[in-house]
Formats: sequence, structure tokens, C-alpha cells
Amino acid sequence: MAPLTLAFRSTSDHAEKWGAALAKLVPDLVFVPWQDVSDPAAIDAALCWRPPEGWLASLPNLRLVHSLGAGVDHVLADRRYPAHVPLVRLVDPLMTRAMTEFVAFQVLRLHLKEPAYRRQQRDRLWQQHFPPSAADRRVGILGVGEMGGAVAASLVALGFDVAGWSRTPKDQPGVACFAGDAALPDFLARSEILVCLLPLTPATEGILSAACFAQMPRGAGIINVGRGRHLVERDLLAALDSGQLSEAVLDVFPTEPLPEDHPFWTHDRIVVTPHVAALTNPATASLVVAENLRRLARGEPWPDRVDIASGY
Ligand code: NDP
Ligand code: OXD
Repeated sequence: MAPLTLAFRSTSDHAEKWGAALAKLVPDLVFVPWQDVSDPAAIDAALCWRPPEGWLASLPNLRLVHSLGAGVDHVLADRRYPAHVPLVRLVDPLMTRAMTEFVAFQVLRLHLKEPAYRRQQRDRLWQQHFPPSAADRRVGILGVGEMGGAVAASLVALGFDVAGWSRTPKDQPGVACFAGDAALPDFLARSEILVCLLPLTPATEGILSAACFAQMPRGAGIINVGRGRHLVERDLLAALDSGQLSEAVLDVFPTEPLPEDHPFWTHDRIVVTPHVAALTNPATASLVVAENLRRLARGEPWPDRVDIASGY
């Protein structure tokens, strides 16, 4: 079998680390950082994060595009994406584990009123808030796929009253499952803490909007670890001003890094984290990518192939 040639393109992932990790796992792989691609026709596969428009289309013999992340919106944003080329996303159990830790931490912070105590400390205010038990705290997860499903299970294990919303019906132990647009109002009506773990698609863009917040219990909190464009930013600011929402934790933004003059940086009811909920780690993610490259070589299908028409 001829060795595979893989082109690597990302400004936020380390080509050297990826090249070294994959060399150990796929010994005959030819790994080419994008700047060094001299013969575009020799490239069999591309491993990328946010490839610039038209770059993938410029590789005429491409047989696989592999995302460097779980999400693929950064690839499908390319209007010249060669639609005949299979797109595979990264599903790494370690990333899923990291996401469950991040979301559990943020849910517990909101549940236990930690942001309020930080504001009180700033104001030297001694005031106790009596939280409901976890069993009486209703958490809603938008998106119960690889990550949302694991997050839901971890919150159930912590004793929370958990619901999930997905496109197709689910049956997950301990989780109240809602599916489809018609079920969204009932799901939102019970979500005191709402976690967004949806992929960004035309159907989900702007879902965290005034209409969504208005259907949630007054004083609810949101945690957005999906994508920045799920959130209508001005609607969030208005909902925090009016008290309809009490707190927001935001890990993802339409423009990253978040611009220095953005009002979220200094808002005392918004926690900003720099897109770190589940970072891609070459040490473990390379095992997943290597297996998907072997599947390409063997002509086998990929379990995490993206349905390009639905965008995830
Ligand atoms: P999956 O594809 O496994 O899960 C997506 C879930 O969203 C599924 O349950 C799916 O429903 C649901 N969904 C999609 N479209 C709709 C819709 N229109 N209406 C209702 N439900 C919908 O993705 P992952 O769990 O692996 O990842 C989710 C997202 O998390 C990524 O796309 C990415 O944006 C984000 N992410 C963020 C990270 C961070 O560090 N902040 C790290 C990694 C991922 P169904 O099951 O019925 O198909
Ligand atoms: C991802 C991300 O999609 O890090 O993996 O956001």
C-alpha cells in the first residue's frame, strides 16, 4: 500500500507535536505542514482547524478531511468545501472527560451561588444564600451527543435534576429527554441552568436569544460551551440587565480572541474563559486521528463521519 500524505493546517495547534505523535503511530505517513505543500496533487488527507476558504478545494486528490476539533463549523464555513470529500470530526474520550469536568465545575458554581459570593466579597458583604439541594436544581443540556450525553450523565451522578434536548429522541437513564423544535419550550421552561453543547449549524445559530431566555425560569443561568454564534450577545446583555438571567459563563465567542474592548470582559455577571472547556490534546487525539487514517488506507468507513447536509 502506498504511504499516505497528510497536510496539516492550523494556527492554534502545534504542527511539530502532531507530526511527532503521528509519526510514532503511522510510521510510513508523510506529514506536511501546509506551508511546505509543494505538490497539492500528492495530498491524500488534510488535518485542519479553520482552513482558509478554498485551501481544501486546491488539493485535487484529497480523500479525507479530518477536523482538529469535535466541531466542524470551522471547516464547513468554507463555501468552497469539496462536498465529495468525507469530513471526519474528532471524538476523543479525553476531551469528552475534560468537557464533563468543565461543565460540572461551572454548574456547581452557579448552583452554589459562587459568583454572588465573589461580588459580595468585593463589597465586604456578609450574606448567606440557602441553595436548593441538587435534586431540586433543574439543569438543561442543549445537545445530548458525545459531549452533552456525558455531561448529562456526570450531572445526574452529582444528583442534579437533568434534562436534555436533541434533534432525534433519546433514552438516557436519569435524564428527562426532549427532542425536536416542538419540545423546546417545555425543555426551556424547566431549565434553571442551561448548558449549550450544540454544534453550530444553520438550525442552531442564534438559539440563545431573547425568545429562549424569556421561556426560562426568571433568574436562570446559562453556560455556553458550544459556539459563540449560538448566542445573540445583545439579548444576553438585556436579559442580565432585566434580571431574567442572573449569570452567564461563556467559553466561546464569534471572534476569538475576544476583542479587548468587548463589554463581556468587565461585566460582573459574565464569566469569560478563553475557549478551554475541552482542548484538543495531540497526545490522545493523535490516537484517534491515526485510527481514522488507517481506516482511509484500508477503505473502511469512519464512525465519526459528518453528515455535511446537516452540518454536524
Ligand atoms: P455531537 O454531534 O456528538 O452532538 C450534537 C448534539 O446536538 C446531538 O445530540 C444532536 O442531536 C444535537 N443537535 C444538533 N442539531 C440540533 C438541532 N437542530 N436541534 C436539536 N438538537 C440538535 O457533538 P459533540 O457533543 O461532540 O460536540 C458538540 C459541540 O460542542 C461541538 O460541535 C462544538 O461546537 C462544541 N465543543 C466545544 C468545545 C469547547 O472547548 N468549548 C470543545 C469541543 C466541542 P441528535 O443526537 O439528535 O443528532
Ligand atoms: C472543538 C473545540 O470543536 O475545541 O473541539 O471547540
